Amino acid sequence: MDSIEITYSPDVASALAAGLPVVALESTIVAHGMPYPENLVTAREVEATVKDAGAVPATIAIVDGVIKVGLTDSELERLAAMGPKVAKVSRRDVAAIVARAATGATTVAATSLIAARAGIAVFVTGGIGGVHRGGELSMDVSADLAELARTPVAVVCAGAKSILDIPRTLEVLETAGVPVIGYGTDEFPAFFTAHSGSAAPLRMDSPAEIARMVAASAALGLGGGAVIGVPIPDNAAADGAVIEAAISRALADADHRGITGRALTPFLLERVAHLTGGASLESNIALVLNNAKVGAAIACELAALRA
Ligand code: PSU
Ligand code: MN
Repeated sequence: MDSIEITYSPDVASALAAGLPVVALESTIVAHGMPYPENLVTAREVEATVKDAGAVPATIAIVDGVIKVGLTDSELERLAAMGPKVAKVSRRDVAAIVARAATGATTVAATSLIAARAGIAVFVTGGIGGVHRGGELSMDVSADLAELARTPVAVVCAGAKSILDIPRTLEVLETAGVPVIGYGTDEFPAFFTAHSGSAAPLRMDSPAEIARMVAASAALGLGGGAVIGVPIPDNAAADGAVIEAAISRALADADHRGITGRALTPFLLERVAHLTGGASLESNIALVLNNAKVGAAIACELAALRA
């Protein structure tokens, strides 16, 4: 078989060749993480935010079997409109989707591994996967965590949702040797709120400091990634009690309907959005845009260090 190549958009190809800052973006958040058309509007706004902050956005997906780094607007629109009908692609699925010439939205795990191959060190998303509640028995632990252990990409997110078991998620990341940073905070953020009740293992207060850590990790050949937990802006934070009630209900619904495996995270996200009457969706959009600013700033600092 011929070698399989990554296809770059012209913008991303020229930025990478010139050593300009590039930020990877995932597509599962578009297809499975938000409803249409808010997903499309948000995806475009995230790209615009990255550009405004001086970096080049590279949304990653697999389109008709081709691994794409940087999507055209019509490709983005197609993924957004297809929504959950698009395959959700984690590391285990990448080769099968390519072999079948199928279309897939990449998770944090699959986006990270493709970004690393493309030479992109910074990746912005909403929230990472982790250890599900009850994971000590179900062993439902997102492949995102294993990917962070092995792939050198800094994932800028708003922490992990409390649909997950946050303390156990942090334990697994510690075991895997993944640095977890609270950006301007001592507490690991919990997506909809800035407060998880778990301490951030490391705290950093500037994009430059984070860029130096990323560069040091690369220079040392450590190989793994990092989690940069950016707290949701105050004015966008959801009412913690309302979110917790919705999450408990969503978890009970998932249990009742026997939903497991790859379907569980999208089901919980959709239920929580539905049960909070869209308030969680608004928070979700605001935090992703904020993460895009921080991620672009880190990518700019990193490009300056490497220049
Ligand atoms: N958490 C969110 N929004 C998301 C996801 C997680 O708040 O969109 C998506 C990401 O793509 C993440 C994936 O990588 O779900 C994790 O799925 P799983 O738990 O099946 O590994
Ligand atoms: Mn899982």
